[in-house]
Amino acid sequence: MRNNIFKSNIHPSEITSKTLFESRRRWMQGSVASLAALALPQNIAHARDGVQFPVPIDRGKNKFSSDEEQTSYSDVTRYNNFYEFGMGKEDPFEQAHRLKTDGWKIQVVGEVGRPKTFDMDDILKLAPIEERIYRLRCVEAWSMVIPWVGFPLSKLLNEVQPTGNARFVEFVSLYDTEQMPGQKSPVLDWPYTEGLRIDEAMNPLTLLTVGLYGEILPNQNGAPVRIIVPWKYGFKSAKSIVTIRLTEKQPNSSWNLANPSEYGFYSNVNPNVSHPRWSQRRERRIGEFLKRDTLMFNGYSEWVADLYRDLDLTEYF
Ligand SMILES: Nc1nc2c(c(=O)[nH]1)N[C@H]1C(S)=C(S)[C@@H](COP(=O)(O)O)O[C@H]1N2
Ligand SMILES: [Mo]
Repeated sequence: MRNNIFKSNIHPSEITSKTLFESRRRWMQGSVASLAALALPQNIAHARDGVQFPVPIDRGKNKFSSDEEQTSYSDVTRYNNFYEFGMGKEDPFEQAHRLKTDGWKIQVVGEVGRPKTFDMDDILKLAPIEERIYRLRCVEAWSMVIPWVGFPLSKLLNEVQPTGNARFVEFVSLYDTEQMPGQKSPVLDWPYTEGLRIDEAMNPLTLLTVGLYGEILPNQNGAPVRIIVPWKYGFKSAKSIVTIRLTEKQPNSSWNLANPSEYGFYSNVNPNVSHPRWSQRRERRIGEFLKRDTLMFNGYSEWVADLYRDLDLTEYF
């Protein structure tokens, strides 16, 4: 049942939505936790072209993974930010079935020795696919814990051989106003773009992500391939990317262009630097009632604090 949803191109809500999502929710939330484990597919199926490329997922212990309680599948896939499909939290769940992911390609260009266009099959073959349970902290002061499926972005970047001038990496999401009705509204400068410093992009925490909860990535979460940068606010994690460009100059990012005083280039999760309109000290974990303290670098200091040794994080927020 679970896989069939993604094999067909039918939007989950068009099937028996309520029952399906309620039963899924019960599986995930644990009363039948062991049954759920049995029901989880062992392979992630890339079924977007009507062909299936099963890929084994390494569910081994991962030092980067959080052991906190995971946010329910239903919340992870119904409460989203994906402005290409509207600004409401449930808009992506309702609208993202419009996205056609067949034959998807990512071109990797710019300051590289070997520019290359990867199709999904090339990408899935680049490195062992791992499950990583990461906290995602939105700038709006809510957070989730999500079992992502992917591999370190560094594996792809090494493949194209960055030149000595490659200091930054830019990510560009799909631009197609027919598939993405939200792009008809000028809330952001489309296409959605984001950027990282090259050392941030090469950090082993930065994930090229193709799935979640052991399944192929749902459209509303950025299918078929997105970036996840767990120590930064969620908006740095660009969805449905088609271009990765290595550059010498710091690239633009859509949110930074839209409002530079609210969204900086770095956007590291930092409880000590407030957003101009609200504090970043605390956050609401989706599914929980009481707020919790926000952790420096979203709890990933051990692996990333060194990247910012020489930076004043109040100025470079
Ligand atoms: N292309 C694109 N990527 C995007 C966004 C977006 O609107 N468009 N929203 C960002 C924001 S603000 C957040 S919090 C995360 C949300 O990821 P999720 O919906 O998978 O939880 O995606 C980020 N990536
Ligand atoms: Mo966000």
